[in-house]
Order: sequence, then C-alpha cells, then structure tokens
Amino acid sequence: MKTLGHVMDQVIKRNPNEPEFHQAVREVLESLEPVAERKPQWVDAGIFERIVEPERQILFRVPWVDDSGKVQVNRGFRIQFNSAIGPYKGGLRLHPSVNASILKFLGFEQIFKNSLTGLPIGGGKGGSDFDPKGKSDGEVMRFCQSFMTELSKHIGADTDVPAGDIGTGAREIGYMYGQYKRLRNEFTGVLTGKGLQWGGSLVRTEATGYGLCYFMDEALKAKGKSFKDATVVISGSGNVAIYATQKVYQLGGKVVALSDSNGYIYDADGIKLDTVQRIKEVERKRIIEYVKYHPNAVYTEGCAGIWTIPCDIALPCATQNELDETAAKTLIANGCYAVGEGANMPSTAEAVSVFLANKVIFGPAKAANAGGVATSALEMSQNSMRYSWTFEEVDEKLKDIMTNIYTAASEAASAYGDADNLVMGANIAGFLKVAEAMYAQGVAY
Ligand code: NDP
Ligand code: 2IT
Repeated sequence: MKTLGHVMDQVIKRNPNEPEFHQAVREVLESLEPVAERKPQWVDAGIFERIVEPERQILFRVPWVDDSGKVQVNRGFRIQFNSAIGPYKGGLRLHPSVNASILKFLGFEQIFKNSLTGLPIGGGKGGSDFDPKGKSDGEVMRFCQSFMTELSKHIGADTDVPAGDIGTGAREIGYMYGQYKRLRNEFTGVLTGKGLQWGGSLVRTEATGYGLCYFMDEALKAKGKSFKDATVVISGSGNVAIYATQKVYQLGGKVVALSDSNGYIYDADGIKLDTVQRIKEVERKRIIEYVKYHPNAVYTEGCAGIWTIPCDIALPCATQNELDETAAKTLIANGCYAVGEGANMPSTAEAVSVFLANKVIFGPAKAANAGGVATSALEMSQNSMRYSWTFEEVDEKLKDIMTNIYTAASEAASAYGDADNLVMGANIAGFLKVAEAMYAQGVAY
C-alpha cells in the first residue's frame, strides 16, 4: 500500500493481537488506495487515520445469576465506530468467541455496509462472550437484563440502535427491550428486530437472507445466470441461512446442504426447510436431528467439509473465516461459479483472492448481507412515524435497496478500473459517502 500503508501500520501497532480487525481494515485500505490518490484533501484531513479508530469503545461487566443461584460474570462490549452519517447502528453478538478484535472488525465493516444501504445510519457493533447455548430461558433473560442495565446508559433511538446478530434473535431482543423500557420509561425504537406486536417491522426476520439472494440475483443476471435450477450450498442454519434457503427455493434453485458448528447435512433431494425451522427455531436443537426425519440425507461431523459438496452457488452464512483458500479452490474445481457472503467476512483474504482471480461472481458481505441492517433502518423509520408498512411494501423497498447496492458497487468498481471486482466497488462506494460527511463536519481542535 503506497499512500495508506502507514495507516495500516498504526492500526496493527495500536491494536495488537486483533487479527480479525487487521484483516477487515487491510482489505478496505487496499481498496481505497486509488481513492486516496484522487482525493489528496481527504488524506490531508486525516480521514483515513480517523475512520479506522472507533469513536468510542464501551467495555463493561455483566453479572447475572444462573439457575443454581451461582453468580456468573460475562464481559459486555459496544463499539460505537462511526456516526458521520447517522446514529450508530449494528447488531449484538452473543457467542463465547466474542472479543474486541471480532467486534471491531464487525463495527468497522458496518460503517461501509450501512452507508451502502443509502439510509442514514452510522456504524457500530456490540455483544458479549455469553453463550446462550444450553442456557434456560430464565438464564438468558437474566443475562439480557443485566447486559441492558449497563448498555442502556449508552444507547438511544437517535444515538445508537443495536439489533440481533449471532446468538441474538427475537427472544433476546425482547428481554433487552423490556429492560430498557423498565429503566428509561420510554417506548422508543432503541432496538430493531423487535416483535411485530411491539414495534417490529415485517420482513426484518427474513431480510438478511432475502437481501442476500436479491443481491446475488442481480450479480448473476449481469453475467447471464440465475438461481433457476442452480444447486446451492449454504453454511449455517441460523437466521441468515434459513431465510436465504427460503428465497433460493422461491427463485427456483435447490439448496442441498446446511450446517451448524458441529457438522453439516447433505440432502441431494433438496433440504426440507420446514424440518430445519422446527429443529432450529422451535426446538433449538442441532442440525444432526435432520437425518432422523429424512433418512436419505447424510450428516457429516465437522463444518468445514461442507465446501467439498459440488454446487453452482455457495452462500456462506455462518461466521467469519469459515471458508479458506483450500475450500475456495475445491468449490471452483467442483464447478461453483458464484459465491455470496451472507455472514460477515466468511471468506479468508486468500479465499477472496482465489475467487477474484478465477472470475467467480463474488458478492462481498458488506454489500450482499446489507439487507438485514437496511430493513432495521426501515424499522426505525416506521417507529419514528408510529406506523407500519405491509410485508409487500417492506419487501419491495428491500429489493430496491439491494439492487441499488449492486449498482453502486458495480459502478464504483468500473469507475476505479476493475469492473468485476465488487469487493473493491463495495468498499469504495460505501466509503465515499462517509468520507464526504466526515470531511464536511470538520475536526474538533
Ligand atoms: P444465528 O445465531 O441465527 O446463526 C448462526 C449460525 O452460524 C448457526 O448455525 C451457528 O451454528 C453457525 N455458527 C456460528 N458461529 C460459528 C462458528 N464459530 N463456527 C461454525 N458455525 C458457526 O446468527 P445469524 O444467522 O444471524 O448470523 C450468521 C452470520 O450472518 C454472522 O456472520 C452474522 O454476523 C451475519 N449477519 C447477520 C445478520 C442478521 O440480520 N442476523 C445481518 C448481516 C450479517 P451453532 O448453532 O452451532 O453455533
Ligand atoms: O451484521 C449486521 O449487519 C447485522 N447483524 C444486522 C445489524 C442491524 O442493525 O440490523
């Protein structure tokens, strides 16, 4: 990196032992090199140095009492990364692996993703190393209440609006919202992903998976392809994976595999989504259960092997760095021609290089999975209006937004000389609006 190398060096020095954060920043700075060359005034204004440093990082203790009466302590985080174009917006991840590096990479990517939606939302992310798996409803509720007791001091409908992510679904959002309301005596749109009876938006549950397919549909169309009759492999079996599966079927494709962190299922006849939804959304059990109901399907232990299944289109929808260079090469060798990232940063940097070098139609996470947060922003709009749109109205807006994101990323890629590189295109298109805003708003002396 010619112009921005020193920014990367400073990030590494200032944030040691944070590999995921370094990975996310490096990819963006590499894409922004040609922008820095064309915009010396942004270099002079320190835009690049500023954008890699979170505006605020909140770290707190989350004590709660388990069912046996024992006190447990988790760590809570909220990274308020950038508010140049709107209130901080981004999910809350509840997973034992959560640490500063993971939340900073997610918060950083959220800045550009949220900008790409075209809606007025800044970037943030939060969560805790709490593991909801195997916990009772009561334990999850007490954790969420304690988490919100502290978080409530730092968020607000016009300040910072958290939502779901891994481990945080409708149940957790409900408990957190209840606690916020109890503490603040306010019924406001401070969280998104709320229940439909109390301020939630239709389509928010489906939005990330649907949006991913709408985005990929555009990218495929540009190359004369579509989901029709395509064989699709999807990793994960959570919110994003389930609704991506549903939309792939609606678009005429067939999903043959899904996974969780223990292993994957392969059903050559096509995954029966109602079975998966019952296992995952209702019973909260493991994906291995699927083969009990569909004995023709095969379960394999270990989640990485899912990429050895031949497919036309792969949609990684589980977690970061779940698809490495070897997996990328295997997918291509087996005929895969398109990859859409439903998860955040699911492909390693090496895997992305392999996809781009082999002209795979590649939808990077920031662009391809922006439908979730975009619909969250639509939930915020509806909350402000004290109004709600129909399913069709929200779905139509989501479709438009995803089409616009594809167009913006594709046009930026062309404008900067690498037409099919949507990674570069999405990074640049997302960055430009935030940089303009930061430049216009000046630096405090
Ligand atoms: P869920 O908690 O609903 O599902 C997560 C899925 O991914 C589960 O199947 C889980 O398996 C699997 N998974 C999680 N961690 C790992 C791991 N370390 N290794 C292997 N598998 C893992 O989360 P979501 O579906 O909401 O999120 C999935 C991805 O999509 C994340 O990267 C998230 O950041 C991203 N995303 C989510 C959005 C949303 O609106 N929800 C919006 C945009 C992006 P197991 O049950 O075994 O843990
Ligand atoms: O990664 C993401 O974009 C999300 N988890 C959704 C965030 C949101 O505010 O809806």
